[in-house]
Amino acid sequence: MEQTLVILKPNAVQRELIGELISKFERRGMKITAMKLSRISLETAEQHYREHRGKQFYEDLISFIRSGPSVIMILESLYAVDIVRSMVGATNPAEAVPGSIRGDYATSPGHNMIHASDSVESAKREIELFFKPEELQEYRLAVRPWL
Ligand code: IDP
Ligand code: MG
Repeated sequence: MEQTLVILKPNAVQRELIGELISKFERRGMKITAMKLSRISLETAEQHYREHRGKQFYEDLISFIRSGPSVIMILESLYAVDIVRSMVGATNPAEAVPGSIRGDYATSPGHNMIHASDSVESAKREIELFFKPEELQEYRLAVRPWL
């Protein structure tokens, strides 16, 4: 089973869409392995977005992701990384297809609502950045055999 890291960014929380967005992942058959509401620290934000350091949008990205609490979670399923990325949609909402989260809820790249790990390696790194091992829950979803 694969794990991926998802962040409902501060505008998703402010727009009161936490429940609606989590529902999409539950309906798809993803298991929530860990979840918290947290204002991301400067150090963690810089680590998380380190590949973007120096880009013209970097400062805005760091300040936006710290502008309020985010919901941070680990989702688990077969092919979790690819499934969640396709549910999230293209980085630029103008290119995100309707039906995807960014395609349904966002208009600007800077306020594109949600983060999802882009590979199994990134997921591992991001999970370790945001969660201590004891914050992950091991349990079985009763519906699992039917997914
Ligand atoms: P991703 O979130 O789809 O993986 P990345 O390229 O990793 O996209 O960029 C990280 C975040 O930086 C994006 O989600 C978006 O919020 C922001 N970003 C990326 N490109 C731009 C841009 O051209 N203008 C403004 N913000 C951007
Ligand atoms: Mg990315």
